[in-house]
Amino acid sequence: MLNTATKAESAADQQELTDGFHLVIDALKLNGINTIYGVPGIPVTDLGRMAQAAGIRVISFRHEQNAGNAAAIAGFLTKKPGVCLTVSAPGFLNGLTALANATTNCFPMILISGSSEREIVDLQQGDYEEMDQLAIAKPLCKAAFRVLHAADIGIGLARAIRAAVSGRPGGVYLDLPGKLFAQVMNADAGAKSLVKVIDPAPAQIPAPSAVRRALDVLKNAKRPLIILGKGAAYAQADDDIRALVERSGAPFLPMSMAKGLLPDLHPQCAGAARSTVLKDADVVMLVGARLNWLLSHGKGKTWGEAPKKFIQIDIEPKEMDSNVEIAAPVVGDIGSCVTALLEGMGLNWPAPPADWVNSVKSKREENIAKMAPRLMNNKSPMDYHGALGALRTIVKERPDAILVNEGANTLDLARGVIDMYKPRKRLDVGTWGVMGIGMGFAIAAAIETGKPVLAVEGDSAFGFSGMEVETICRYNLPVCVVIFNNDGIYRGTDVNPTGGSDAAPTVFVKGSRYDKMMDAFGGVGVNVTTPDELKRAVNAAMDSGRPTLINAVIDPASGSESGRIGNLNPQSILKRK
Ligand SMILES: Cc1ncc(C[n+]2csc(CCOP(=O)(O)OP(=O)(O)O)c2C)c(N)n1
Ligand SMILES: [Mg+2]
Repeated sequence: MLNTATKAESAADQQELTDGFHLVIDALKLNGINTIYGVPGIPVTDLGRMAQAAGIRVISFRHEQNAGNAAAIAGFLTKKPGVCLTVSAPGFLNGLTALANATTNCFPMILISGSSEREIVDLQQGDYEEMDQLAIAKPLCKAAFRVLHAADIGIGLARAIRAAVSGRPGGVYLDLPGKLFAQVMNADAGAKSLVKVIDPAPAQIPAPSAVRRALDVLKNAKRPLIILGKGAAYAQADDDIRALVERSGAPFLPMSMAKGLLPDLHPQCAGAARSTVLKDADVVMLVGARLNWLLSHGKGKTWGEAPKKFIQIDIEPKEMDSNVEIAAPVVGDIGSCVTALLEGMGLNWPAPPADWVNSVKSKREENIAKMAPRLMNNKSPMDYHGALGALRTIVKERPDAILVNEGANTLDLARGVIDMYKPRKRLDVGTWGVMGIGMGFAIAAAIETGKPVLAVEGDSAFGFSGMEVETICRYNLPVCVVIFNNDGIYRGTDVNPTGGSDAAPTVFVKGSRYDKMMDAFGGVGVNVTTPDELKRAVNAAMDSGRPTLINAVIDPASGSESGRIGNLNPQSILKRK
């Protein structure tokens, strides 16, 4: 059944043959995977060409990490695994950061990498791009598979799809050695070997007793709080989640990528009263949110003195008690859990005590009022608040646009200032706080949704994926990149303490003009120095849909160390002046 490439050539005109290339493509198509993000090269160049010829959209990047990030966020947005295709060793490694990041963030993706000849790799005889990729990928993703026989391609891809999207989603590695692509087999047998994955992410229904326990805890709360995580956004159970929050009457706090699940201007939103609700709540219901560092592990100063009970809704049983005791674990997929909770609540669920709801509301209004004048300043050079005030208005007027956001101050302040109105419209650095997701996320968001994308990027953050502006221009995507250019990382004001000519480690070339990068590729580049100019330039970009890069000049002194998480920096008590 399995032949070598040489035999394949002599048999090529006997129409009844298929080969590894075609089987991979047919298997992807059979499972509704219509887009591949990747970088070509040996041994996957022809696979990309043939996939394009077969009607798959093949988006070629300048670096695999960006292609991987694109695949990962495509997975988050669609609940289908995003596919990233790379060459062996270095291309694979470049994609691996994105795969690990996808796994950490529970985004379903499949990294498909070509690999070198097994016989040579395993004897370490120095093959072209030699590396035992499967072994390296394994600890960094949810599952890893290798296919050696063309007849197993269908099963291999089916396993990868199922592993990526079932249960808690994550990254999967699929190793395809170069030889596999040229292997031929009978076309009928090949077609029969393909697997269409039925119900790839089966519903996981929570136990009725767990639902009752959770509702008991919630009902007895004096100061309930609901925290929505990106798992809730991923679930695409938007109407039921909204109904759950509204029926409970409890204040809710959206984690960064859950913003917009209910609008940030919803009367129950406690986003602007975060520290108050975390400290004072007595019952906290986590919906697709984990008690990791982003929630201070559910304990310590952030959570105050008041004793708390946690209800946690998550598909992963091991998540329960990961940091603190969970009084009411509800294990199942978010959609099924929320449906069951709604049924259990009935239509006469008692409202939480009015003094709690009102105190959260007044704290929130107080904080919003405090921030308002800062957002209206028209200083030049801009500070973060002035620039973000302009962007906030734009997002309000264009709630369908997708906001991609990374940086330190640029991230933390944008998260607080820019209100979101619809689910899955805010895509950012996620659980790791990783820099480099910007252009990959922006490209996939535009490709997968067809909606305009606004990428708000720190000048450092942008640098990690900046070359992909060529990709944005090449595919003529409706992406507007705004670079908050403060001459560096956190602030552009550090100096070299030795007086030497090297710049300080956090400082970049002063007065850089990132907008000129866009000119090089035929996009629109604009330099702006005031919030009014910024607003005009972004609106023009969003109206035209043309690839645009706006260099927004920010006062180098206006940021703070590490944005809002400066407390995580270790401190030297011996620090010399
Ligand atoms: C992959 C990776 N490398 C390094 C970092 C450390 N880091 C955190 S934020 C940041 C850049 C912050 O500068 P910028 O994007 O310009 O935002 P600003 O605070 O200046 O607005 C860096 C390098 C990281 N989070 N991820
Ligand atoms: Mg910066």
